[in-house]
Amino acid sequence: MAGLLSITEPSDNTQTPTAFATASDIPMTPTTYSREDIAALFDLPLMDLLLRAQTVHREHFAANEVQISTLLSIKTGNCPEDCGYCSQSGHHRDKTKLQAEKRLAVDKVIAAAKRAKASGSSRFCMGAAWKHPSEKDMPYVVELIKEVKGLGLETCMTLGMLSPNQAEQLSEAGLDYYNHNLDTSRSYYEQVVSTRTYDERLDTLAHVRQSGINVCSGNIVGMGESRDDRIDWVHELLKMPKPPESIPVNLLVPIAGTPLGDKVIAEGELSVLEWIRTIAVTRICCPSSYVRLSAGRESLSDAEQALAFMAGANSFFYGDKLLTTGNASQSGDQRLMRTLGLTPMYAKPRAPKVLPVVDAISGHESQMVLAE
Ligand code: SAM
Ligand code: DTB
Ligand code: SF4
Repeated sequence: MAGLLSITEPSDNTQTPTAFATASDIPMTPTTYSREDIAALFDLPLMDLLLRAQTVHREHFAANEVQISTLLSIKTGNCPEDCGYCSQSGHHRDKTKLQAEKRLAVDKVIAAAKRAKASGSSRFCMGAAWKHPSEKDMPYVVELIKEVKGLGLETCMTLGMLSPNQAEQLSEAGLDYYNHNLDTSRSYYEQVVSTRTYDERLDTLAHVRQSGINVCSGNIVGMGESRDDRIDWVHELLKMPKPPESIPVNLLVPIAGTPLGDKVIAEGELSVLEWIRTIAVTRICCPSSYVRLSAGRESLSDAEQALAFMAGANSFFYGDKLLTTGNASQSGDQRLMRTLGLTPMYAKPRAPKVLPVVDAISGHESQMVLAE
């Protein structure tokens, strides 16, 4: 037997019959999944896969509860990286014509966070088109974390690569999640980005993990990668010391003028059902993680999104805009949640590692380091 799950046929992008008559033939709680197991899960009949994913989901999370985040771009465009899907890369700017913007003022970010909270989000995610934050950016992002946490929101940032020291500074300020995606398999990665290596991404994730910040790391489905690449990406998550607490499964938003957007526009998009399969396999293999519907929802029907929640997704981005592209509309999402009977989760921000303390008698200011 190849692993905890036995299969009789190799995995490819077709509906290969497997040894399992139903999903219930597969052990429900293996300690881990081998690459062969992951491939076997992808090969299950769709209804068996969905049933299993929803069953696993309900063993680890309250049914019908979803975590809601709002995204804001705090520094847009002209990024030195060459990610082949991204509107913000300076390498594609002549073709995408994206208008670059400087860092957003702190008061504007706070105003957006207040609006996000008022509309029902529990987490505010701030993204910057940087290779990595510079030392002069650090006080700015630390201030944003403190201000947004002060509103009672969870905070998430995605700022590119981080050194161990930068991750520690963000952790001390109380950052709840850091998003840094592997995006795809190690072998397809070279078709996607050339200016940042796969190992550099894993290093940043290790620094985030080490600092005590929750790890958010996901992928993009539909960039021309094969099912084997999607299997390898899930396998990469399981090779980490601990899977990410949050896993965004983005569906490529094909942006004209980006190399991968143009390729998909010319060659055709992947079936949405394959994205749903990826969500379901991710849910089964990482049962305690939040699996997030990220980019790509704008183009989906209510029924397709309902299947994604059935597949075990329990988190999504709310608000009419993602970073530079449109999102499913806020009014449409409110209606969808009512129709599906989904309820929002409350925020549970983590305490900052370091708290300012003022002695009531002397007025002396010091810092208190909190235990994890
Ligand atoms: N610059 C930072 C970085 O790359 O780490 C943060 C921002 S970046 C836009 C965050 C993630 O958004 C990317 O890693 C990618 O997975 C996703 N993303 C960007 N453009 C996308 C697109 N057109 N379609 C789907 N996902 C996309
Ligand atoms: C993630 O995995 N998806 C979000 C978030 N992390 C930062 C970003 C999606 C970006 C979609 C394209 C855009 O709006 O520019
Ligand atoms: Fe820059 Fe992030 Fe876009 Fe890559 S994905 S080009 S790092 S903003």
